Amino acid sequence: MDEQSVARIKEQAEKLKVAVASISGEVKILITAIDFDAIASAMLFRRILRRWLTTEKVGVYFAGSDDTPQIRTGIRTLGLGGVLKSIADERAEDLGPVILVDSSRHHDDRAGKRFTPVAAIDHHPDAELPEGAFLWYDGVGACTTILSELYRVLELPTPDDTEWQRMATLAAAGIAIDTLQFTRGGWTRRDLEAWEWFMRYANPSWYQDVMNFNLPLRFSELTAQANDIHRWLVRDTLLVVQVDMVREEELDFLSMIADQLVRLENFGTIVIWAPVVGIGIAGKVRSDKQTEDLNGLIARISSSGGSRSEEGDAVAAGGFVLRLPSVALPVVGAPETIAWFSVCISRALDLAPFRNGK
Ligand SMILES: [Mn+2]
Repeated sequence: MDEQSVARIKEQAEKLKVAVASISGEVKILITAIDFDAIASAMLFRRILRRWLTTEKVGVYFAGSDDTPQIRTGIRTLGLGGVLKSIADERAEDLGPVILVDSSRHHDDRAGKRFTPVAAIDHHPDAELPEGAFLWYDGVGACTTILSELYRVLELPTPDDTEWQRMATLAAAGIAIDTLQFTRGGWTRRDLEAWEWFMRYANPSWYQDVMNFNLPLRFSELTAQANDIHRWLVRDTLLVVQVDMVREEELDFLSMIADQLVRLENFGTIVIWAPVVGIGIAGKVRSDKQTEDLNGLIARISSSGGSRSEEGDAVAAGGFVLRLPSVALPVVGAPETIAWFSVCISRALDLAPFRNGK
């Protein structure tokens, strides 16, 4: 890091310190999209607050859903279970002042909540903060890169212990995933430097576990290239994908595929759906646009589903399940069911009728 960068970071750090000092009681770090860059940024920031400002009470909170297998693998492998707290059941106003990392918008459409940030550290350019809040924006490929530079400028310790090894593994994964392994537009040399620095301390086997999670072959093939997807439709930055029949226990894979696809360049929103044996239709929606109203989108898709069973449909953040009456349940390869839902989903998304992508 050159002298100029160090001076700039020190200056930002001073402003951050003022914002932190304005919070009484627990300092709440909030992430609004639970991915590895966000978690790593929050965990790194928590470490910084404890060691730099000796802040005792620091909590890491998340909005949204942590139901993807990759996140679960990370939480298990890296021992984050007791640390991350969901705000799903809390009212936003009860949360009080927060510090956002990896996002800088005080309204989260997905959580349907408005927060009160006193500061935000972010690499997304679409900040929307209350007046007086401190914004630390830096247009690098991952928010973790910004926090890692602060960590290094403050000369905080890199102990030879499990906790730091976990931290470094999580951070390296966060940078690699956000930059799609340094291929996605927007990554910088600084991201690569930060990644290399963390990899010196990371545990290679944990890193592998987190980066390569168990996809059955047919799903890995599916995600290899958007062109290989069985049926797909693209409009602007929206990609709608239909996967062949899946079993209920395979539903998690839809999340994983959606997570990978949304990181491909050119796609902002992914809707992926599949007929599920014995249930009906299930889908996952992912978006990398902070402004996309996912709950609204999911509601539109779900309500266009026509015949639904008595239990109705379960709408969860980022996913939907349409339970069909047994008479309409899709059977393996039933083309009429697939065609029917293709029309429904196309209407909901205001698309031309769904066609076979190939
Ligand atoms: Mn990020």
